[in-house]
Amino acid sequence: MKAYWFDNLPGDQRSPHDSGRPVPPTYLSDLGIIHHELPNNLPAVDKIASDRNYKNRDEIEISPSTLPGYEDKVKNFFHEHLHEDEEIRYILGGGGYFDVRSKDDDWVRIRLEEGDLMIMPAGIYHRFTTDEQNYTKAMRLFKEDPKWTPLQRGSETDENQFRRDYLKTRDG
Ligand code: KMT
Ligand code: NI
Repeated sequence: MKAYWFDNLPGDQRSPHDSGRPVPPTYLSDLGIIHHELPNNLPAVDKIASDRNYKNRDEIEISPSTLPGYEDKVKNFFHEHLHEDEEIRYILGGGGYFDVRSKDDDWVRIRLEEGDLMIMPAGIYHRFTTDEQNYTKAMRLFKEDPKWTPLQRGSETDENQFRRDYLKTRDG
């Protein structure tokens, strides 16, 4: 895992866009983000899932040969959105980038690779992209019935109760 400020330069979403300015782990935890390094450790993932009462999971292999409509889906994952539930992702292969909004609404880019497990709080604005290898295999875990539905950012999501609760927790 590696976190840094997104450079905001034009170019393919899948290139690193590394500004060279790192984001420290404490800043990520201030945003409510939890990260664990769990290479080849499904039992540890199972424990986190049962401790947090996660009942649902699936696996997704995001690549041109395994995901029909790959280019469109990758563009869609990159639309800024939130979820009304925590989003847990455990990377099983390849790598990818999650961009999350900072307190000042800038992008923090988080690079995840095999063995990384990340928990994003409900209500945080984020987006996802594969990297230049075009391959991410990930386990997606959700609490209840899957609430995968991404709610794209707009005036409605700004008023969303899960968004409001997140900001209350983040900003006190
Ligand atoms: C999301 O919510 O952005 C995703 O689930 C992306 C695919 S999982 C690596
Ligand atoms: Ni999401």
